[in-house]
Amino acid sequence: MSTRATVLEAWANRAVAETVDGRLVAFHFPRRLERPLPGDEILLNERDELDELLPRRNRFGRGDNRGQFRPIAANLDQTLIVIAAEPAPSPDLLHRYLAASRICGIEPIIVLNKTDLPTPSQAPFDELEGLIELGYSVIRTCCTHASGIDGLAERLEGRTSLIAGQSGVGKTSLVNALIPELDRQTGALSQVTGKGRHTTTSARLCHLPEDSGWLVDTPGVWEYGLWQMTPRELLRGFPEFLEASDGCRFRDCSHQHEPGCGVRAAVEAGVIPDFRYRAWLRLLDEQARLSRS
Ligand SMILES: Nc1nc2c(ncn2[C@@H]2O[C@H](COP(=O)(O)OP(=O)(O)OP(=O)(O)O)[C@@H](O)[C@H]2O)c(=O)[nH]1
Ligand SMILES: [Mg+2]
Ligand SMILES: [Zn+2]
Repeated sequence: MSTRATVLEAWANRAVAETVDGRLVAFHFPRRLERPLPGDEILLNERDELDELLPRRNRFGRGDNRGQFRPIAANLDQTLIVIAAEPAPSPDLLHRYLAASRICGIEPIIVLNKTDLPTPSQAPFDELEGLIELGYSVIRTCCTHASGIDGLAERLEGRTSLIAGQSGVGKTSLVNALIPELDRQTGALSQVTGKGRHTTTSARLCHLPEDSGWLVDTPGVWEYGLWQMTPRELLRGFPEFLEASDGCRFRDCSHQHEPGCGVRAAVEAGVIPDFRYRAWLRLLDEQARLSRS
């Protein structure tokens, strides 16, 4: 007889999962099985050992310093990409997160936190209106005055969401605002892991209030990087380009120099904002550097 469980946290060769009846179980995982991720559905045997990793819908991850894909969590419905005036992101950080999310097949939602601080008149803040026009959602929150939290909570209901963003933008503050009894969950988890006080050092799946969904808090990185991929894969991160590329004269158009390019025509017509096209060019360049390193 096996028990179904959801992985909450995994590190090195250990993980903690919550069984369908609410029991927390710590287990080592054998090398023959792939490393489980927060959000993974698993089967445990009678001795509470990992028996099987059930198929995943998707994974979200980042590129490591060698450009390899490093998975962070699995089975997500959406990512919350948190940005804030402090620490201000580099111009491409948001575009990388949005692209990564789309490439992983997960809907991104932009969260502008710390709205109590003045918004700098620079990228990506001055690009948010253009992104909204392209269909991206932007939710404005402030943890200091607890504003915008209810609106965010509504978007999380019944879903599994991952909260990502630069270190210090307020991810954990948002998780705390969304989950009043987070301390209790964290305490219970620390008892099982024996890791003691818990800071955000690894991704962790938490229950939203009244079982209305799951939320993954992740440790912030300073500069989020993409992994090595083909130009074709990268293009999936810019879905607004795909439709326009139907109009390209050449099937293998690179959307850079060719005559009759549908993507560049859409940029010139203002259908695709110029800042998106330039961001895509920079990420393409970045890819060329990754493949050389
Ligand atoms: N002014 C202001 N400060 C905030 C707000 N939300 C969070 N902070 C502060 O920002 C700092 C960082 O918050 P955290 O929640 O720890 O940030 P984090 O994204 O979890 O950081 P890492 O775990 O390092 O990735 C703390 O000092 C918070 O008090 C906000 O809405 N406004
Ligand atoms: Mg944190
Ligand atoms: Zn083209």
